[in-house]
Amino acid sequence: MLVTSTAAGSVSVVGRDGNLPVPRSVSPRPIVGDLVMVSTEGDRVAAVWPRRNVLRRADPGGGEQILAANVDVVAIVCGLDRPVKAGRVQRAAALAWDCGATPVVVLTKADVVADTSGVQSQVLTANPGIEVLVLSVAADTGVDALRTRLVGQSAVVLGESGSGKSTLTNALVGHDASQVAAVRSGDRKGRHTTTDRHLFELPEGGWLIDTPGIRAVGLPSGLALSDEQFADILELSADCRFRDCTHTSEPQCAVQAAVADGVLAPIRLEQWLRLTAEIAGAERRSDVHAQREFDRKRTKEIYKPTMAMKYRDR
Ligand SMILES: Nc1nc2c(ncn2[C@@H]2O[C@H](COP(=O)(O)OP(=O)(O)OP(=O)(O)O)[C@@H](O)[C@H]2O)c(=O)[nH]1
Ligand SMILES: [Mg+2]
Ligand SMILES: [Zn+2]
Repeated sequence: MLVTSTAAGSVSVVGRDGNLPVPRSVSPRPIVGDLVMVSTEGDRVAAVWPRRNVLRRADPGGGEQILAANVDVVAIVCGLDRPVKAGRVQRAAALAWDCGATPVVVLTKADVVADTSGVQSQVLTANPGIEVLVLSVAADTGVDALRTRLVGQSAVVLGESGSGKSTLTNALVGHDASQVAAVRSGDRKGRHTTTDRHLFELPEGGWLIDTPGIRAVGLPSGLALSDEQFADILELSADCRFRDCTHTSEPQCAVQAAVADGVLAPIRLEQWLRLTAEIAGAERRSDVHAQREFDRKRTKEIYKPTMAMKYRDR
Protein backbone atom coordinates (compact mmCIF):
# COMPACT_ATOMS: atom_id res chain seq x y z
CA MET A 1 0.00 0.00 0.00
CA LEU A 2 1.09 3.52 -0.77
CA VAL A 3 1.82 5.90 2.12
CA THR A 4 -0.21 9.12 1.92
CA SER A 5 0.97 10.78 5.13
CA THR A 6 3.02 10.04 8.19
CA ALA A 7 2.66 10.79 11.87
CA ALA A 8 4.76 9.81 14.88
CA GLY A 9 4.83 6.02 14.87
CA SER A 10 2.10 5.57 12.28
CA VAL A 11 1.23 6.12 8.63
CA SER A 12 -1.91 6.45 6.58
CA VAL A 13 -2.16 4.64 3.28
CA VAL A 14 -4.18 4.92 0.07
CA GLY A 15 -7.70 3.51 0.27
CA ARG A 16 -7.78 2.94 3.98
CA ASP A 17 -9.24 5.03 6.78
CA GLY A 18 -7.25 5.63 9.92
CA ASN A 19 -3.58 5.23 10.70
CA LEU A 20 -1.54 2.07 10.67
CA PRO A 21 1.02 1.70 13.45
CA VAL A 22 4.65 1.29 12.37
CA PRO A 23 6.55 -0.98 14.81
CA ARG A 24 10.03 0.16 15.83
CA SER A 25 11.52 -2.84 14.06
CA VAL A 26 10.40 -1.51 10.65
CA SER A 27 13.31 0.16 8.90
CA PRO A 28 13.67 2.52 7.13
CA ARG A 29 10.91 4.60 8.67
CA PRO A 30 8.22 4.96 6.03
CA ILE A 31 7.77 8.32 4.34
CA VAL A 32 5.20 9.73 1.94
CA GLY A 33 5.37 7.89 -1.39
CA ASP A 34 6.68 4.70 0.16
CA LEU A 35 5.10 1.37 -0.67
CA VAL A 36 4.53 -0.58 2.49
CA MET A 37 3.50 -4.13 3.18
CA VAL A 38 0.79 -4.57 5.77
CA SER A 39 0.80 -7.45 8.26
CA THR A 40 -1.46 -10.43 7.49
CA GLU A 41 -3.69 -9.35 10.35
CA GLY A 42 -3.93 -5.98 8.63
CA ASP A 43 -3.16 -4.16 11.86
CA ARG A 44 0.32 -2.72 11.26
CA VAL A 45 3.05 -2.00 8.75
CA ALA A 46 5.21 -5.09 8.30
CA ALA A 47 7.86 -3.82 5.86
CA VAL A 48 8.83 -1.05 3.46
CA TRP A 49 9.47 -1.95 -0.17
CA PRO A 50 12.89 -0.96 -1.50
CA ARG A 51 12.72 2.65 -2.70
CA ARG A 52 13.29 3.52 -6.31
CA ASN A 53 14.58 6.92 -5.25
CA VAL A 54 14.18 9.65 -2.64
CA LEU A 55 13.78 13.40 -2.93
CA ARG A 56 15.98 15.05 -0.33
CA ARG A 57 17.19 18.49 0.65
CA ALA A 58 19.49 19.94 3.27
CA ASP A 59 17.62 20.17 6.54
CA PRO A 60 17.80 23.77 7.78
CA GLY A 61 18.42 22.26 11.23
CA GLY A 62 21.39 20.18 9.99
CA GLY A 63 21.72 16.93 8.11
CA GLU A 64 19.21 16.15 5.41
CA GLN A 65 15.48 15.82 5.15
CA ILE A 66 13.86 13.19 2.95
CA LEU A 67 10.78 14.74 1.39
CA ALA A 68 9.28 11.80 -0.49
CA ALA A 69 10.04 8.41 -1.96
CA ASN A 70 9.54 7.00 -5.47
CA VAL A 71 9.23 10.28 -7.35
CA ASP A 72 8.97 10.68 -11.15
CA VAL A 73 8.35 14.41 -11.47
CA VAL A 74 9.20 17.39 -9.29
CA ALA A 75 6.92 20.31 -10.11
CA ILE A 76 8.81 23.46 -9.12
CA VAL A 77 5.96 25.86 -8.42
CA CYS A 78 6.59 29.61 -8.75
CA GLY A 79 3.83 32.16 -8.23
CA LEU A 80 3.93 34.93 -10.81
CA ASP A 81 2.60 37.37 -8.19
CA ARG A 82 6.20 37.65 -6.98
CA PRO A 83 9.62 37.68 -8.67
CA VAL A 84 10.80 34.30 -9.95
CA LYS A 85 14.23 33.70 -8.43
CA ALA A 86 16.58 31.99 -10.87
CA GLY A 87 18.84 30.50 -8.20
CA ARG A 88 15.90 28.99 -6.38
CA VAL A 89 14.51 27.30 -9.48
CA GLN A 90 17.91 25.99 -10.31
CA ARG A 91 18.63 24.56 -6.87
CA ALA A 92 15.21 22.92 -6.83
CA ALA A 93 16.02 21.41 -10.23
CA ALA A 94 19.32 20.13 -8.80
CA LEU A 95 17.35 18.38 -6.03
CA ALA A 96 15.07 16.81 -8.64
CA TRP A 97 18.01 15.53 -10.73
CA ASP A 98 19.74 14.31 -7.57
CA CYS A 99 16.62 12.25 -6.86
CA GLY A 100 16.49 10.89 -10.39
CA ALA A 101 13.20 12.64 -11.09
CA THR A 102 12.42 15.09 -13.90
CA PRO A 103 12.03 18.73 -12.91
CA VAL A 104 9.14 20.68 -14.44
CA VAL A 105 8.91 24.40 -13.72
CA VAL A 106 5.33 25.52 -13.16
CA LEU A 107 4.79 29.26 -13.40
CA THR A 108 1.38 29.68 -11.84
CA LYS A 109 -0.98 32.62 -11.19
CA ALA A 110 -0.49 33.66 -14.82
CA ASP A 111 -3.74 35.65 -14.49
CA VAL A 112 -2.02 38.29 -12.36
CA VAL A 113 0.54 39.33 -14.98
CA ALA A 114 -0.08 40.91 -18.35
CA ASP A 115 2.71 39.17 -20.20
CA THR A 116 4.23 35.87 -19.13
CA SER A 117 6.56 35.30 -22.08
CA GLY A 118 9.37 37.39 -20.58
CA VAL A 119 9.53 35.37 -17.37
CA GLN A 120 9.16 32.13 -19.27
CA SER A 121 12.10 32.86 -21.55
CA GLN A 122 14.19 34.03 -18.57
CA VAL A 123 13.63 30.70 -16.86
CA LEU A 124 14.44 28.84 -20.08
CA THR A 125 17.66 30.78 -20.62
CA ALA A 126 18.78 30.01 -17.08
CA ASN A 127 17.70 26.34 -17.36
CA PRO A 128 18.02 25.17 -20.95
CA GLY A 129 16.27 21.91 -21.70
CA ILE A 130 13.93 22.17 -18.74
CA GLU A 131 10.16 21.97 -19.22
CA VAL A 132 8.41 25.21 -18.29
CA LEU A 133 4.62 25.36 -18.04
CA VAL A 134 2.67 28.56 -17.56
CA LEU A 135 -0.76 28.27 -16.03
CA SER A 136 -3.44 29.85 -13.94
CA VAL A 137 -5.74 27.89 -11.71
CA ALA A 138 -7.94 30.96 -11.19
CA ALA A 139 -8.47 31.43 -14.93
CA ASP A 140 -8.20 27.70 -15.70
CA THR A 141 -5.54 28.15 -18.36
CA GLY A 142 -2.71 25.70 -18.89
CA VAL A 143 -3.81 23.36 -16.11
CA ASP A 144 -4.80 20.66 -18.60
CA ALA A 145 -1.29 20.54 -20.05
CA LEU A 146 0.11 19.76 -16.61
CA ARG A 147 -2.69 17.29 -15.96
CA THR A 148 -1.74 15.41 -19.13
CA ARG A 149 1.94 15.57 -18.23
CA LEU A 150 1.30 13.92 -14.85
CA VAL A 151 -0.89 11.00 -15.93
CA GLY A 152 0.48 7.82 -14.41
CA GLN A 153 3.31 9.69 -12.70
CA SER A 154 4.22 10.17 -9.10
CA ALA A 155 4.81 13.90 -8.66
CA VAL A 156 5.78 16.27 -5.87
CA VAL A 157 5.06 20.01 -5.79
CA LEU A 158 7.91 22.08 -4.41
CA GLY A 159 7.95 25.82 -3.84
CA GLU A 160 7.82 28.64 -1.37
CA SER A 161 4.84 29.31 0.85
CA GLY A 162 1.98 31.03 -0.94
CA SER A 163 3.22 30.13 -4.40
CA GLY A 164 0.01 28.21 -5.08
CA LYS A 165 0.98 24.54 -4.55
CA SER A 166 -2.18 23.51 -2.71
CA THR A 167 -4.45 25.44 -5.07
CA LEU A 168 -2.81 23.57 -7.95
CA THR A 169 -3.05 20.28 -6.06
CA ASN A 170 -6.78 20.78 -5.59
CA ALA A 171 -7.25 21.59 -9.27
CA LEU A 172 -5.39 18.43 -10.32
CA VAL A 173 -6.92 16.16 -7.70
CA GLY A 174 -10.38 17.48 -8.62
CA HIS A 175 -11.65 18.50 -5.18
CA ASP A 176 -10.64 20.59 -2.19
CA ALA A 177 -8.20 18.11 -0.79
CA SER A 178 -5.63 20.55 0.57
CA GLN A 179 -6.19 23.74 2.54
CA VAL A 180 -5.49 27.06 0.81
CA ALA A 181 -4.98 30.53 2.30
CA ALA A 182 -4.42 34.03 0.95
CA VAL A 183 -0.90 35.47 0.93
CA ARG A 184 -0.05 38.64 2.88
CA SER A 185 -1.16 41.61 0.81
CA GLY A 186 2.03 43.64 1.26
CA ASP A 187 4.92 41.32 0.41
CA ARG A 188 2.93 38.40 -1.10
CA LYS A 189 4.43 36.09 1.50
CA GLY A 190 2.55 32.89 2.25
CA ARG A 191 1.35 31.86 5.69
CA HIS A 192 2.69 28.31 5.71
CA THR A 193 -0.81 26.94 5.37
CA THR A 194 0.25 23.40 4.46
CA THR A 195 2.13 21.89 7.37
CA ASP A 196 2.54 18.25 6.34
CA ARG A 197 3.36 16.37 3.18
CA HIS A 198 0.38 14.57 1.78
CA LEU A 199 -0.09 12.26 -1.21
CA PHE A 200 -3.29 12.38 -3.24
CA GLU A 201 -4.50 10.15 -6.05
CA LEU A 202 -4.96 11.80 -9.43
CA PRO A 203 -8.25 10.98 -11.16
CA GLU A 204 -6.54 9.96 -14.43
CA GLY A 205 -3.99 7.81 -12.61
CA GLY A 206 -0.87 8.83 -10.79
CA TRP A 207 -0.19 10.59 -7.52
CA LEU A 208 0.56 14.09 -6.39
CA ILE A 209 2.30 15.02 -3.16
CA ASP A 210 1.54 18.46 -1.73
CA THR A 211 4.26 19.82 0.53
CA PRO A 212 4.66 22.71 2.98
CA GLY A 213 6.33 25.80 1.54
CA ILE A 214 10.08 25.79 1.92
CA ARG A 215 12.06 28.94 2.67
CA ALA A 216 15.43 27.66 1.57
CA VAL A 217 16.21 25.07 -1.07
CA GLY A 218 19.39 23.78 0.55
CA LEU A 219 21.52 21.26 -1.29
CA PRO A 220 22.22 18.13 0.76
CA SER A 221 25.73 16.77 1.08
CA GLY A 222 26.73 14.18 -1.47
CA LEU A 223 24.73 15.89 -4.19
CA ALA A 224 26.39 15.61 -7.58
CA LEU A 225 25.40 17.99 -10.33
CA SER A 226 23.73 16.05 -13.09
CA ASP A 227 25.18 16.03 -16.59
CA GLU A 228 21.71 16.91 -17.89
CA GLN A 229 21.48 20.11 -15.90
CA PHE A 230 24.83 21.44 -17.12
CA ALA A 231 25.21 19.70 -20.46
CA ASP A 232 26.20 23.01 -22.12
CA ILE A 233 29.06 23.75 -19.69
CA LEU A 234 30.19 20.14 -19.72
CA GLU A 235 30.38 20.11 -23.50
CA LEU A 236 32.29 23.40 -23.65
CA SER A 237 34.71 22.43 -20.89
CA ALA A 238 36.03 19.59 -23.04
CA ASP A 239 37.87 22.34 -24.93
CA CYS A 240 39.33 24.06 -21.85
CA ARG A 241 43.11 23.90 -21.72
CA PHE A 242 43.11 22.37 -18.25
CA ARG A 243 41.17 19.24 -17.47
CA ASP A 244 40.33 20.50 -13.97
CA CYS A 245 39.51 24.01 -15.21
CA THR A 246 37.30 25.90 -12.75
CA HIS A 247 36.24 28.32 -15.52
CA THR A 248 37.20 31.31 -13.40
CA SER A 249 40.66 32.66 -14.21
CA GLU A 250 42.44 29.94 -16.17
CA PRO A 251 43.92 30.78 -19.57
CA GLN A 252 42.26 29.26 -22.62
CA CYS A 253 39.02 28.48 -20.82
CA ALA A 254 36.43 27.49 -23.42
CA VAL A 255 33.54 28.28 -21.08
CA GLN A 256 34.74 31.84 -20.40
CA ALA A 257 35.36 32.25 -24.11
CA ALA A 258 31.82 31.11 -24.91
CA VAL A 259 30.43 33.73 -22.53
CA ALA A 260 32.64 36.43 -24.09
CA ASP A 261 31.49 35.37 -27.58
CA GLY A 262 27.84 35.46 -26.57
CA VAL A 263 27.46 31.71 -27.17
CA LEU A 264 26.75 30.92 -23.52
CA ALA A 265 24.38 33.06 -21.43
CA PRO A 266 26.41 34.63 -18.57
CA ILE A 267 23.82 33.42 -16.08
CA ARG A 268 24.72 29.80 -16.93
CA LEU A 269 28.33 30.22 -15.86
CA GLU A 270 27.31 32.31 -12.83
CA GLN A 271 24.89 29.61 -11.74
CA TRP A 272 27.33 26.83 -12.32
CA LEU A 273 29.98 28.62 -10.24
CA ARG A 274 27.51 29.38 -7.48
CA LEU A 275 26.19 25.84 -7.38
CA THR A 276 29.59 24.16 -7.39
CA ALA A 277 30.73 26.51 -4.58
CA GLU A 278 27.60 25.68 -2.62
CA ILE A 279 28.12 21.97 -3.05
CA ALA A 280 31.76 22.26 -1.97
CA GLY A 281 30.54 24.20 1.09
CA ALA A 282 28.00 21.49 1.95
CA GLU A 283 30.74 18.87 1.63
CA ARG A 284 33.01 20.80 3.97
CA ARG A 285 30.23 21.21 6.51
CA SER A 286 29.43 17.51 6.44
CA ASP A 287 33.15 16.74 6.81
CA VAL A 288 33.28 18.98 9.88
CA HIS A 289 30.24 17.16 11.23
CA ALA A 290 31.86 13.78 10.57
CA GLN A 291 35.11 14.94 12.22
CA ARG A 292 33.24 16.09 15.34
CA GLU A 293 31.42 12.78 15.54
CA PHE A 294 34.75 10.95 15.20
CA ASP A 295 36.35 13.09 17.93
CA ARG A 296 33.39 12.53 20.23
CA LYS A 297 33.63 8.75 19.84
CA ARG A 298 37.40 8.77 20.33
CA THR A 299 37.11 10.86 23.49
CA LYS A 300 34.67 8.29 24.81
CA GLU A 301 37.11 5.48 23.96
CA ILE A 302 39.95 7.22 25.76
CA TYR A 303 37.94 7.95 28.87
CA LYS A 304 36.26 4.56 29.12
CA PRO A 305 39.22 2.66 30.69
CA THR A 306 39.90 5.50 33.15
CA MET A 307 36.29 5.50 34.23
CA ALA A 308 36.32 1.72 34.59
CA MET A 309 39.42 1.90 36.78
CA LYS A 310 37.87 4.59 38.94
CA TYR A 311 34.89 2.40 39.64
CA ARG A 312 37.03 -0.67 40.33
CA ASP A 313 38.81 1.27 43.05
CA ARG A 314 35.64 1.69 45.01
N1 LIG B 1 -4.78 34.90 -8.88
C1 LIG B 1 -4.45 33.65 -8.57
N2 LIG B 1 -4.25 33.30 -7.29
C2 LIG B 1 -3.88 32.05 -7.01
C3 LIG B 1 -3.68 31.07 -8.02
N3 LIG B 1 -3.28 29.92 -7.44
C4 LIG B 1 -3.24 30.19 -6.11
N4 LIG B 1 -3.61 31.44 -5.84
C5 LIG B 1 -3.72 32.09 -4.54
O1 LIG B 1 -2.48 32.09 -3.86
C6 LIG B 1 -2.67 31.99 -2.44
C7 LIG B 1 -1.78 30.89 -1.87
O2 LIG B 1 -2.19 29.66 -2.40
P1 LIG B 1 -1.87 28.24 -1.72
O3 LIG B 1 -2.30 27.22 -2.70
O4 LIG B 1 -2.42 28.18 -0.34
O5 LIG B 1 -0.28 28.31 -1.64
P2 LIG B 1 0.73 27.18 -1.12
O6 LIG B 1 1.88 27.19 -2.04
O7 LIG B 1 0.02 25.90 -0.93
O8 LIG B 1 1.19 27.77 0.30
P3 LIG B 1 1.74 26.98 1.60
O9 LIG B 1 0.79 25.86 1.91
O10 LIG B 1 1.77 28.03 2.67
O11 LIG B 1 3.11 26.49 1.25
C8 LIG B 1 -4.18 31.76 -2.26
O12 LIG B 1 -4.79 32.99 -1.94
C9 LIG B 1 -4.63 31.28 -3.61
O13 LIG B 1 -5.97 31.57 -3.88
C10 LIG B 1 -3.91 31.47 -9.38
O14 LIG B 1 -3.78 30.71 -10.35
N5 LIG B 1 -4.28 32.77 -9.59
MG1 LIG C 1 -0.17 24.66 0.67
ZN1 LIG D 1 37.26 26.36 -18.34
